[in-house]
Formats: sequence, C-alpha cells, structure tokens
Amino acid sequence: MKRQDLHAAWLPPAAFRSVGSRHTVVHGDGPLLDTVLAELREAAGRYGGTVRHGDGAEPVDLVLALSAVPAESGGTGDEGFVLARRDGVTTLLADAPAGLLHGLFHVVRLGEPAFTGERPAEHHRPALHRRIVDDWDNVDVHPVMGQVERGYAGGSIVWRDGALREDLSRVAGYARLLACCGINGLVVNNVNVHASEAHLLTDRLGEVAAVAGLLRPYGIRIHLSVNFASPVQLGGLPTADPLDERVREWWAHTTRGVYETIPDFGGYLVKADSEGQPGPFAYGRTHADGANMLADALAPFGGVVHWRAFVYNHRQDWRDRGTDRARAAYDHFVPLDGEFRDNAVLQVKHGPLDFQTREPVSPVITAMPRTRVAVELQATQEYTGQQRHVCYLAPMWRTVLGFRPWGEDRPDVAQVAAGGGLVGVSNVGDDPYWTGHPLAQANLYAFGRLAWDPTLDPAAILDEWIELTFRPDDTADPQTLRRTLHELMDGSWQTYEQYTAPLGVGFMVSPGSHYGPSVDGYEYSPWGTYHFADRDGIGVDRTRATGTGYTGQYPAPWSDIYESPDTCPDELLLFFHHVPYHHVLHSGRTVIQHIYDTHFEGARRTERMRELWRDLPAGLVDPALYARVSERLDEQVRSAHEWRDQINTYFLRKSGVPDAHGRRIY
Ligand code: GCV
Repeated sequence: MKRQDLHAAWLPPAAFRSVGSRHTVVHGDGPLLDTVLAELREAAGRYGGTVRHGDGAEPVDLVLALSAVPAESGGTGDEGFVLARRDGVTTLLADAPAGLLHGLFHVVRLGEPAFTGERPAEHHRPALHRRIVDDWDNVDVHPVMGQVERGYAGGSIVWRDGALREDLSRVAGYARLLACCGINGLVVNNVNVHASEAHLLTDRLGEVAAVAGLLRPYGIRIHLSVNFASPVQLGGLPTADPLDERVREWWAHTTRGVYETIPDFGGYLVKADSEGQPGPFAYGRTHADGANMLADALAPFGGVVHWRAFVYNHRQDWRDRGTDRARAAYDHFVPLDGEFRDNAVLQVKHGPLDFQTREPVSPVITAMPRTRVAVELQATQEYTGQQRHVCYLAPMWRTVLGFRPWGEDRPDVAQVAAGGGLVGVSNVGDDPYWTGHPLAQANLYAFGRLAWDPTLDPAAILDEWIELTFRPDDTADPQTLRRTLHELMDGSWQTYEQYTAPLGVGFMVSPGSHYGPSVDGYEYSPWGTYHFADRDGIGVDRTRATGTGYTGQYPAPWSDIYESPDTCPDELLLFFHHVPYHHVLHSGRTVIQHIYDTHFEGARRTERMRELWRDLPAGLVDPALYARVSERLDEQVRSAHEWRDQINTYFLRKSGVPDAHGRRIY
C-alpha cells in the first residue's frame, strides 16, 4: 500500500503547504536528517518551494541547522530545538538530529504564523524523556481477544494470523504520525505475551528488527513485551528464578543477541504475576528481584526495563470485604521503593483500578520517591466507549497529569512521571481511519502532545488536531467546522461519564467485552470491582475509619480530603465512600437525584451531538468519513439511552426513590 492510500490523519499533504512553499536550507547530516530532507522535498515538490542541503548563495525563508546551541541558553538536549524568526528568515536549530525532526513538525503545526512577523527565540524541549506507545497486538489471533487485545480498530498493523505482515506500509505511516506528535518509543506486542509473541525475543527477532527499521527514520525506538518465564519456555531451563545464575545468564545472553540485531533497541516491558502472567512470586522472589535481573541484562546496552505495577488478586471472593483491589499495587510495590535499579522503570496505571472513566490518581505514583515511575494511560477506549462513542480523553489525562498529590506548590503527577515517562496504550488498527471512530484519532494525537508538554490545554490540542486533520480554512465554512468539532468533542468525556457508572464507582460494564451497561455484571465476580449497592445506598468504603484503609495510601492533604464524605470531591464520592441515596452532594443534589439527572442529561447530550453532526453543511468533510462518524453517533445515542435506562431503572428499583422531576424510568 502506498502512503497516499493510507488515511492521512493529522498529516495530510496540505498540512505541509506553508513549509512546502518556502525556500529552505538544511545544514547537517545523518539518518534523521535524511527524513527531514525527504519530508521537506516532498512538500516542496507539491507546493513550489525549494530545498537545499548545505551552503549556497540563494536567499532562503527557512533554515534548519544542526549546530551546538550555546550552553548558556541551556542547549536543546537530544530532542529539543530553538525556533526563531528574524529579517524574514525562520530558523530551527538543534543540538541533535531528532530535535530538527521535532522542530520541523512544530513548524508544520504552526503553518503560516511560522513565516510571518518576527519571532524571538523559543526553546522547546520535551518535559518527559520517555514518550512511549504500547501496542497490545498479538502475533497469533487470540481466541478471545483477537488480533489486538482491546483493539477497536480492526486487525494489527504489524501482525496477521501468526505472521509479520508482508506489507508494512502502515507501520511506516504510523511512525510518521507518532513522531509528529512527539512519541519516541513503541512497544510492538501485547503485554500478555502468549507463545508466539514470546518467540519475538529469540528466533523471531528478525521480525522485530524489520519493524524497528521502519520506526528508526522517525526517531522511534522499538521495545518488546517479554514473558517472565522465557528462560523456561524458550531456553529449556527448569526455572525462571531471577536469582538463579543460569537464568540470569540466559537473559544476559539473549539480550546481547537482541542488541546485536537491533543496536538501538529500547528495552523490555513486563507484566508479571498479573492476570495469569508468570512472575517472580512463583520462586518466592520480589518484583524488584525480577525487574533488576532484566535491568542488569539491559544495562550494558543502555536499555531499560518497564515493569508494570498492575498486580492484584483477580481471583478474589466477592464475599471477602477485607480485600480491596485498589490497595494492591501500593501494598505490593511501595515496600520495594529504593530497591529497583536505575534502568528499571515502574509503569503504573494512572488510577488504582483499571482505566475507568473516573478514578483517583494511583497512590503508587506518590509513594516511591526512590524509584523511577512511568504513568500509563489508555488511548484505546476499553472502558470509554470502544471507539464507537466520541470520548476525547485529553481532559481526563490533563486532570491526572496536573494532579498535585502533596497539595498546591508541590510537584504534580507529570513532574513525578518525568523520572520514568508517559506510556499510552495505542488505539490503532488496520481500519482505514486507523482508529475505527475517525474522531478517536485525536486521542492518540493528544497523548503524544501531552507526553511532550503535559501542561498543554486539551482544547488547544484539539485545535491543533482539527487544523491539521480537517484543514478548515480550505473549506467553505471553516468556523462551522471548527465549532462543530469542538462542541462534539471538548466535553465528550464528561458526557460519557454522565451516562455511565456514577460518581467514580466504576465498572457496571458487560463482563468480558467491557462494552455497554451491566450494573451487576462484576458484582459477584472474582475481579474485585464492586459497587455494593443495596436498598439504602451505594459505594465502596475505602476510609481508614471504617473501610479498607485505602485513603491512608495517599499523602496529606489528600489522605484527609478523601477520608471524609464532606470533603471528598463529588465525582469520586462513591469510589471512597458508601453513602445513603439521600446523601447530599456539594452540588446540592442527593446522590440518587444526581444519578437520575446525569443519566438523562448525558443521553440528551448524545442526541445533541448527533444533531450537530447532522447539521454540518455538506462538503466540509470527506463524505465517507462523514458517514462513518454518523453511523458511530447513531450507536452512541442508542448505547447512551440503554445506559440511562438500565442505570436509572436499577437504582429506582433498589432505592424506591422516585425521580424528583417525574421522568420516565422503567
Ligand atoms: C492487556 C485489563 C484489560 C486487559 C489488559 C489488562 C492489562 O484487565 O481488560 O485486557 O490486558 O488490563 O492492562 O494488562
């Protein structure tokens, strides 16, 4: 498949119009500079500009130069750049080639303003060094999870039916899109490492190398999820004990082989002792023992192991009120703080449970000052509408990244994550629009942009994405297009929250698929995700005073703020407290009336979203894309009404409290 046959997403040719119509000179050499030159030349070929590599006499509008940026101005580091414009010339300087690549994409995002007026020197550097996308792609089609675990956009762009795809042009296109929004790492296979994926580490390493070769021109390093039991499964050893010399030697030897084949390999990702994956517990060892063994194997080559903190008992007895899944990661990992090697990164899901629509920030992020912590987000919309619903997630992620666990004037989550990085589970597949729902592309774009700069405003990121993707100024009615997309997307996370599980209680989804309502779907299951609704009230008591003690895992002031229903934020009330239905929220409404009101309101808002899209004048967006979004909005409206009716009916039946406004509940 040719690049022009792929959906261009946020890099359509027209995004390069401003750059492509300029006379540009590039100073510097190297593989990433070749990419920069190729991008510039393609754009110039289309829009009438010129591109020169090295010195010459002709006047230029744009200079990209690899040159040591004076140390007194801070330099640019490995990936940063300085942008300035003086006397009609726009200049990009960078210490390292990746900086010029990111600088070029920055100028593309700016468009014409990059070439107008004067611009004092602006220094751009990523706030987080590691900005990684995790693909949950399976090599073999998994009987339950399919080709991509929690994938809602078709098959894998890398693997098909147990083999590497012959045509990897989508991977090359993916690399380009990821680089444009700032990503520099990709984990190419699922964290659940089944038999075929395990072999990627050894006899199928050539396939990984082939993918790495497509990522490299865009400054993206490849990482691999590995199975902790590989020494047994692949090496024929009787044990995978991390302290056993034979095991350590197997990993050292195998890792050496990986670097011989892929010299810029990023490192390993491990899900251990989690949902059936093997891990160090089987040998009576700690997770620090396990992670450090891999860290030691990777260290000579500069590699890093990302070790996931998603460890909990998934075979819990629902009758057991003493076990609280939310506590698990903290209880397992915080005692190990200070024991992990410097090249071991603890990868923590942003919330204590599992990517719910609303969760508090995981206390693990706050409690391991001597460990490098990476924060994991989920762009694939497992619990947020599965790319059938519009749910723009940047506002949620911004809330997480800007949360200050130790109170005002103290570091926020993004600053803690600077030690380990930001990781996002990808939402792409071989769907023509990459993400199933075309508007879900914005989530991947926003993830990358927030990883580069976690302080960005979600609405501003959406502006960028709209301008790049839809080129409103090239349409007959730019303002209507911009306004419609913002109205559809800006508040869509809040809308989704309104018609699904209320006030932070989570789940209530269909077991297995995690799509659609099932209020008691997980209530008597072993997964540890309960809401405890009865005739009097609902919610999980996680207080120190009377509950599971989870609030005690937070530092002050949040340990106290969460402890009392009087101070706990409304949106998390049922995560932390079991309260009666007539409990009055800070909003002034009772819990039960809040449930009714938000569910009516959320479902109504989806109708409004569909109307907005229907009212979009013809010709502003591509007709096929228009039809795809229309079809998904129909499903979102249907599903939101189902959620509304099931949730409202359930709670009317449980509580016996009628809706104050007398609306129809079944
Ligand atoms: C990759 C949840 C998902 C699983 C996923 C797991 C994880 O449990 O439902 O599909 O497995 O999280 O993050 O490891």
